[in-house]
Amino acid sequence: MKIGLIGLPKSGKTTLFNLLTGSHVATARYDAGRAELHTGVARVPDPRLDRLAALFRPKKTTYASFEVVDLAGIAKGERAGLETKEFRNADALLHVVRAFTDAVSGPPDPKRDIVDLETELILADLEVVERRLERLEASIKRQRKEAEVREQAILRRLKAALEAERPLRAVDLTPEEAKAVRGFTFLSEKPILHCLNLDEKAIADGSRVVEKYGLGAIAAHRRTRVGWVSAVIETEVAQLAGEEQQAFLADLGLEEPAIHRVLSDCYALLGLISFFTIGDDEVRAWAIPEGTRALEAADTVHSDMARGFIRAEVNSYDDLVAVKGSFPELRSRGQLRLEGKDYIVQDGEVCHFRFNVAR
Ligand SMILES: Nc1nc2c(ncn2[C@@H]2O[C@H](COP(=O)(O)OP(=O)(O)OP(=O)(O)O)[C@@H](O)[C@H]2O)c(=O)[nH]1
Ligand SMILES: [Mg+2]
Repeated sequence: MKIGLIGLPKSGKTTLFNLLTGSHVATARYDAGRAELHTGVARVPDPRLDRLAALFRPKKTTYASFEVVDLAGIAKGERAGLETKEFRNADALLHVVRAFTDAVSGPPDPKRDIVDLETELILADLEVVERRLERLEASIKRQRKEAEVREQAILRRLKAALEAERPLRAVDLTPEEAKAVRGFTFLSEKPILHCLNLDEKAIADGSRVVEKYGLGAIAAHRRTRVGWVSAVIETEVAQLAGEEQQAFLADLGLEEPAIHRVLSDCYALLGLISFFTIGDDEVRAWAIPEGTRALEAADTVHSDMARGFIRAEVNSYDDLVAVKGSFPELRSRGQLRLEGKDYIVQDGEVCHFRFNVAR
C-alpha cells in the first residue's frame, strides 16, 4: 500500500514524512520548496506483533508497512506536481493541513486549505476527463465502437460531478465502471486523510479538531477522515525510547505516539486489517483489506501459497497468547481451525497456509 503526502506549501509534509519513515530529509520555513520527491517506508506499530515476537523469538520480526511518497507543496492554482507518477499510483492521500500559526502565512484556516486542495485535485481530474472526452468524440465520429461509447458515458457522468465540485470518491460507480476508469488514476477518487498539523500548544485539542475547525461536514464525506498530528513536537517524542518517551507523552497529555495515531487512521481509511504469520525465521504482520478471503490472504504472503492452496490453519491472537504460544495446547482446546479458501480472514488472526505446488 502506498500513501501520497500532499498539501499546500509549508504545511509540514516533509516533517511528517520524516516522522513516519524515520528519515532525515531537511525541512525549512523559508526555502522555495524544491520540487524533489522523497520516498520511504513507514512501519505500522503493532503491540500484538511485539508480543508474538517475544513469545516465539524468531530471527526476524516484520511489521506491516506503507510506502510513503512526499512531494513539494501544491500551491493554489499550481497543479503540475500532481502529475508525478509515483504520486498518481498512491492508494490513498495523506493531506497535511497547516493548523499552526506561521509568520509568513498567518493564522491557520484548515477548512479553507482543505477546500483549496480538493479544488486542485478536482481540477486536475477535470483536465484529464476533458482531454479524454475530446479524443473519444473525434474517434466515435470516425467510427462508432461500443466500448468507447460506454467509456464516454461514464466520463460524462464524472465530468458532471467534477464540475459540481464533487470529488470522484463521492461518485457511485459500479465495479465494472470503476475498473474501466482505473487507468486514469484520478486523484480526487483516492481516499483521503486530512491530517491537521497542530501547534504544540494546541496539542490538547487533538481529539476536538473536527468541532474546533468546523470540519464535521468534511469528515462525513465518503472515504474521508480527519486526523491530527503536531509534527515538530511529536518528532521529538519519537526520538525518545521507553520510559522517557512515556514520560514525555504523559507531559503532553498524549496517549500514544503520532505514528500509531496517523497510521491507524490510514488503516481505517483504507479499510485494512492485519493478520499474522509465524515461522521459525520470521514473525510477520500483513495488511489486507477487510473482507479478504483466505485465498487472497495467502496470495499476499506468496503466490505459490494461493496457487497450491489446500487449507488455512487459523487461530485468534488472544487464544494463542492465552496458551503462551503453544500450538499443541491450542489444538487440544479446539481453537486451531481449518478453513477453506472462501473463509474471510479476521483482524488479529494467525494464519498458517497449507499448500502444495507441483514442481
Ligand atoms: N510550529 C510548527 N511548525 C511546524 C510544524 N510542522 C512543520 N513546521 C514548520 O514548517 C516549516 C515547513 O515544514 P516542512 O515539513 O518542510 O513543510 P512542507 O510541507 O514539506 O514544505 P514544502 O515541501 O516546502 O511545501 C518548517 O520550518 C517546520 O519546522 C508544527 O507542527 N508546528
Ligand atoms: Mg516538503
